[in-house]
Amino acid sequence: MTANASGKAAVKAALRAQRIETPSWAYGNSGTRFKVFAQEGVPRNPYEKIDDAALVHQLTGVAPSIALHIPWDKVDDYADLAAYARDKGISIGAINPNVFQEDDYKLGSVCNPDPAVRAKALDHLLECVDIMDATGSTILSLWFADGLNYPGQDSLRARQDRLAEALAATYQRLGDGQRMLLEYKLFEPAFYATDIPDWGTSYAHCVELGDKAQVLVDTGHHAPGTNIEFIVAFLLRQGKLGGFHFNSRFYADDDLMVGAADPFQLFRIMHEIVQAGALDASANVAFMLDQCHNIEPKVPAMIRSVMNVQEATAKALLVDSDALAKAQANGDVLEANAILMDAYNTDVRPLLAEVREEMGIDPDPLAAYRRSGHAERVREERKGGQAAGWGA
Ligand code: AOS
Ligand code: ZN
Ligand code: ZN
Ligand code: ZN
Repeated sequence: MTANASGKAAVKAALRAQRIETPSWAYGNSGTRFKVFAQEGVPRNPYEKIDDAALVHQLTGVAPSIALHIPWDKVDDYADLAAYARDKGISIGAINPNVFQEDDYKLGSVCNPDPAVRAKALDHLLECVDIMDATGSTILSLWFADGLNYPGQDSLRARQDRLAEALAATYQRLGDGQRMLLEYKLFEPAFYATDIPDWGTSYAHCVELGDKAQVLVDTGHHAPGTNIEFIVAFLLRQGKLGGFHFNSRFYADDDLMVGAADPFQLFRIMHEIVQAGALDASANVAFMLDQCHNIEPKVPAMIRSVMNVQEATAKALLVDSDALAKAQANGDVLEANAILMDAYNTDVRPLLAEVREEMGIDPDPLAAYRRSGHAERVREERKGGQAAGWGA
């Protein structure tokens, strides 16, 4: 899809081709540090998470891969897990190493002052590349909880050197067709300084590393009021936008359903994507969800999230790019803004229903889910579902 794609057929083709990855951890029980509310029918192992992700794909037609978190999704045979996913009609997406949940990581993982802890963290990152090889995954998705709670606790500069060293060693291990995406986050769990706090830090490390390293934008990881679409536009221009972790936030890293808190922001982000021609698979931007459904039922919440991304995308595709370019060139502020708002204010639900019918799926994925009997079935079948990883 390019900025100039016009006509309903082109818009529909772009919507049919869209790909949104769902995360394994969103199918498990999750919560806050105050309480994890266990739900009935939650997957008991990675295979059952794949079952749920496959159902989301079956009902939406645009969610053909699942991200894994290691060791939350640890299995004996990763090739077997990938084969199972293939049988279910999906594939293994990004591999997310976990270097934040063990006691050893109290003072950080790859930035830890203790070389032995750094070596352990690096080993895990490399193990995750092995898992990419075994599963056919092309993305190593890196997020580090590393940071400081108190000024003076450690050297900010030395920690950057340690980070660079671990990233370089991991980068060396990547094979052809594999890349690493480096996620940034303003704060949490560290409260004073985070070692990769913003896109600029991530970007600088990625530039130093090379073409296989790109920035991952998690929409919940910025200071309130940050213009995320600007970051997206800038990174796209540099060829350094590797992908997204989509979710919504009202305050911090809330991990609510994407498009729930601020559908207009999601539209503005997708507008930059569409204008840059980056919706097309050839642009290699990974559209991934990173959410935790703490109080809402998980599979329908995931379906709703996928639909929200589709709606924002459809609106972005409906922007009259030629008219917009003309208004911008003329310095017609009001007209340019009106063109954007016209697209945003369009009800695209009928269009998406048509697209789904043409794809041979139910025009109303949530109604189809309710009819499927899945919730009732897994409530009986699965007793004692797995926590996503927190408070387990
Ligand atoms: C953490 O805040 C990041 O968003 C990571 O992507 C994290 O690995 C993911 O949320 C699962 O814990
Ligand atoms: Zn994330
Ligand atoms: Zn996060
Ligand atoms: Zn988040």
